Formats: sequence, C-alpha cells, structure tokens
Amino acid sequence: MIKPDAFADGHTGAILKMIEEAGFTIKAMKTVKLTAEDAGQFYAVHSERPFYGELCAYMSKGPIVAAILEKENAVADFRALIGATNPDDAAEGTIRKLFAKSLEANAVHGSDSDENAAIEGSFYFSEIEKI
Ligand code: RTP
Ligand code: MG
Repeated sequence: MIKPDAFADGHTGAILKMIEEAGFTIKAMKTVKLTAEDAGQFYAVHSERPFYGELCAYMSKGPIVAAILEKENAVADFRALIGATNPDDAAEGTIRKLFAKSLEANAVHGSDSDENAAIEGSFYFSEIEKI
C-alpha cells in the first residue's frame, strides 16, 4: 500500500517507478479510501499493539493505493526496497528514506510473509482482479 500522506503529496508515480525498476510486476492495483473499521480489519494482527488505534485512524484519513506485487523473493526484497519502519533508521535510497515523514506516515506498507501477502491481497482484490 501507498499510505495516505505519500498519496496526498503526489509521490505515487515516483514510488511505483522505484517498485517497477526494482523488478516487481504489478499484478493488481487500485485507489481506495478505508474506513477506520476497514483499517482495523486489515491490521487485525496488530490489534493488541499500543499504536493500533492511531494506526487505524491514520490509514483511514485519506485515499491510499493498494497493489499486489510479484517477484522472486518478493517479501524480503520489497522490505529491503522500502527500508526500516522508522524513516530515521531507513537506509539511503529506500522508499521510506525518500518519502516517509514519520514513523506513522511512513509512505508504504509491505506484507511481512507470503501467507500474509495472500491474505492482504484478498482483502482488496477479487479473484478476477488478480491477473
Ligand atoms: P508495515 O506493516 O506498514 O509495512 O510496517 P512494518 O511492517 O515496517 O511495521 P509494523 O510493525 O507492521 O507496524 C505497522 C505500522 O504501524 C506503525 N507503527 N507505529 N508508534 C509505534 O511505535 C509504531 N510502530 C509501528 C508504522 O507506521 C508501521 O508501518
Ligand atoms: Mg508490518
């Protein structure tokens, strides 16, 4: 996902360019605006974390881009491309180093496992949308 601040600030094109140049194929993509309840469902894995409420409020504050990406070793390679969760710790040249504003407004989300990538893809896309 491209998160609300990065989308609102017009970084979608630059972020997608970096993703494609890193060798990912876009298999599905759309712009959506989540309700806080939608975000709560998407981030249910974090429901016990202290930042859950703030995270759900943030992710529902404006439109986002959701996409399914394909690549060998996609989960690990995407996390390397986006950089550390906190942009203060993100390596030079990573998406978060370039476009994140804060730990919360950190530009992008990446799935943390193949299993969660499948679950998260099905949250946004029906079978016929997954090309
Ligand atoms: P993401 O799921 O968004 O790709 O980020 P991540 O794996 O790097 O980080 P994760 O631990 O899954 O946390 C999800 C998002 O919650 C926000 N966060 N806030 N206040 C805090 O301590 C805190 N920790 C994490 C971040 O925006 C993070 O991306
Ligand atoms: Mg995560």
